[in-house]
Amino acid sequence: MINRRNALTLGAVGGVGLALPTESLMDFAFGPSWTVEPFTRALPIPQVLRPSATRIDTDVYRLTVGEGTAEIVPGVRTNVLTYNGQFPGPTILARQGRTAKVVVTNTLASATAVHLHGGNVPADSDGHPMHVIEPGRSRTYTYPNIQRAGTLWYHDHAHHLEAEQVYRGLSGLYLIEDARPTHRLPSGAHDIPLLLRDADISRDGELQWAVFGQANRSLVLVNGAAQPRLAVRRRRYRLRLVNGANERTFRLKLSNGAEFVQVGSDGGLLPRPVRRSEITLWPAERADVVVEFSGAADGSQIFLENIDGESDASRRILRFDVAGGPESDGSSVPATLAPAPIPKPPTVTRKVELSFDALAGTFLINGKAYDPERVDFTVKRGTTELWEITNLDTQFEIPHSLHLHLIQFRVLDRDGIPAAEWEAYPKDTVAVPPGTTVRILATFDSPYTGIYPFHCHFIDHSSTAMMAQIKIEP
Ligand SMILES: [Cu+2]
Repeated sequence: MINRRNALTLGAVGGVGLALPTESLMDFAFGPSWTVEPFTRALPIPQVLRPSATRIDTDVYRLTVGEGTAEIVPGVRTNVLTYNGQFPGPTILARQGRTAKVVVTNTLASATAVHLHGGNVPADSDGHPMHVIEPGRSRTYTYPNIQRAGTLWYHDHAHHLEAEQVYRGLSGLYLIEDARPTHRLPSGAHDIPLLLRDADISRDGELQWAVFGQANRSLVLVNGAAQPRLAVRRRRYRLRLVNGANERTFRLKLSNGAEFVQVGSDGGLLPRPVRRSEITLWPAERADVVVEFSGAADGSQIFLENIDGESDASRRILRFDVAGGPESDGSSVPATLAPAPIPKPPTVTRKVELSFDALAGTFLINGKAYDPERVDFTVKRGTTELWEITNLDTQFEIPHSLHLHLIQFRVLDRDGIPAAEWEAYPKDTVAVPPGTTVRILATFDSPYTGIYPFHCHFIDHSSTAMMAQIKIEP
């Protein structure tokens, strides 16, 4: 097992093989991934990005996309892609009603585009796969923040590059705060983002990339670190769970059997809190939860467990160390949170079929590979549409999901079974397991028109071809 001290020794002697203990040599020969000394490292919290300028109604932020290194495994520097040198990128803390202008400069040798996932933004700020920032160039994205407060994230969306570039590090959180909070959910230091993802790291500390390489991405990272720990007091915390993995689905529970009180979904607060003992998050999905540690004993350790993890490094993904006695806690979880809009009857019904062409090795939507020149559906702004989304991949049991840019939709049912309260609204990404049909109700209530993509959010699928686009007309 490699720990920090071993790794430092390696650096001192300058040779990789010399100071490796025997079991690591075995792993070096037979296993592709690191064995991490678990829970030796404090959970990193991504820095909140300070505006470079603040005007009456606008904050200006600067992001530089570039190469960098990150300490994913304790004591080891791994080459990654970064925003502002950080892995994951810094958190942008936006406020409802204030515009955020984000000036992005690309210092990579490849193109990039930034998509604000979950954002109600103009088409030219959506990070469309063809609206890329070429190497050496900059682009300004305008995010008006005219939507409910919630947990969004930004990530690379450059055509054919996004799967690898997101995997190598190009993602970060974008939190929208209420202009006037109507609740007293835990906040500040008690509001903790947990950006989850996985990675395959070689013995020499390098990220290993292969499209559809999910099977080898055996190390789960929380905010960019493998198996970190977080010291908590005996009180309530809000945890913002974000699945930033390319392909991995997380099934989460707390090791002490405590419940999560889910207060938010993809696009913000739920109508009312829902108690859940287990939470499943598909790629790009989010769940805001409140966890109560006041009943835990001082000195106890509680694990955030990923039930489906295939190894310790992907199963026990974060440890909460309870210490410091009970803390007076002014937070509360109200009985009602944010009402969902009243659903409107749809005027258009569409079918969306997700499939895999085994001969071509390509993922398709309605039998077609993505063509950025093609408009798949023309939508009239303001209308409500019913989409029936079917995953046809029963032969290989390939999971897919569907993400719509621009709006939050309502999940009606899955194979006729009504969506659970926590999955109904507000959603921008929905799980579509093999052989199932999911029906969603989408009201195109954004003020913006133009071309927006929709796609599977298994990014390795979408970056190959599993993407299509709508044109919203006035
Ligand atoms: Cu897919």
